[in-house]
Amino acid sequence: MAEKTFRYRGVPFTTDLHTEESLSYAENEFVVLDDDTFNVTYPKSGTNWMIEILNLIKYNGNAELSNQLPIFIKSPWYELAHGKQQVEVLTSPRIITTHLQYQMFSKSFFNSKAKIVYTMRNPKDVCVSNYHFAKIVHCYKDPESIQEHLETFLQGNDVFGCWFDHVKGWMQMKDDSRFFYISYEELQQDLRGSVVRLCKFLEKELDDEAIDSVVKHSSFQVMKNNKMANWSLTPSDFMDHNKGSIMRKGVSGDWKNHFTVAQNEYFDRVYEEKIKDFNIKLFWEDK
Ligand code: PPS
Repeated sequence: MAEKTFRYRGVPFTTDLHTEESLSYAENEFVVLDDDTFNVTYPKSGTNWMIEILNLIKYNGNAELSNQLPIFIKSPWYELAHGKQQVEVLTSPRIITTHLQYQMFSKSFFNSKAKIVYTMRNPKDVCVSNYHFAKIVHCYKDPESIQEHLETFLQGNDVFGCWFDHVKGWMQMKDDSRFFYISYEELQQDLRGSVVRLCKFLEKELDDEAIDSVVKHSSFQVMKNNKMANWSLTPSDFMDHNKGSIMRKGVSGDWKNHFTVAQNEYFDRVYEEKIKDFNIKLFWEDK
């Protein structure tokens, strides 16, 4: 949870990163262009991974061109307090990132031909990843325990709100031809196949060599060692680089190393209750 929060349309945000005005601007005034692609995620679901993949695809697998700017600048979070200025200097076709819930997304999107890539991740791993992230980012409260963090997460009190609302909200678009959804776990299981599917959705024709390059340069190890991708260029007043990295483990199932049996059972109970009216099978279910 953030140190200083406020609610916008009922959803928690942090005053260190967002303002009423920036959120209202994103929702009501931002002008979406037809060739924009939105990279949409709940935090810790593979946002940076997808930024890297989408930019590499944009530049036909050319890592040098894709890495001209740090990852947090080349596809900025447009809802941030300084998001407007960051997006204004992007060259088209723009790749814009957001963690916003569906109901507060830009109204102008719906009159455009822009596209959305929505990436989801097993919420247990999302919760664990965010637990570690909160320890290195100054504007987040350092959670005392997994238990405390788990409660915050399941009650929907984390920044950007309830994971269940996020997924259910965005998945209303699942049959829209401008919407592509994928999971972190699918990216891990078959990165090349996922890149090929993404290229098709984005109507980008990349040859085999270019696809191989996208796969190579978006791998965890390459991104972790790439200063343009690993967030080491963020100022230390935002993130304590001595305490850890956003490129932490990059695996699925790390929740098993964090949750007790009782915590896992509790999570499952809440999950089943919240997801029971949702008739879409999610990738990690029954695995
Ligand atoms: S944020 O702050 O919401 O933008 O974070 P986000 O990028 O969504 O999530 C961070 C987690 O994604 C992992 N990651 C990757 N995993 C596999 N391969 C690649 N290339 C990759 N890039 C980022 C990162 O390690 C964080 O997960 P955890 O579980 O904490 O390691």
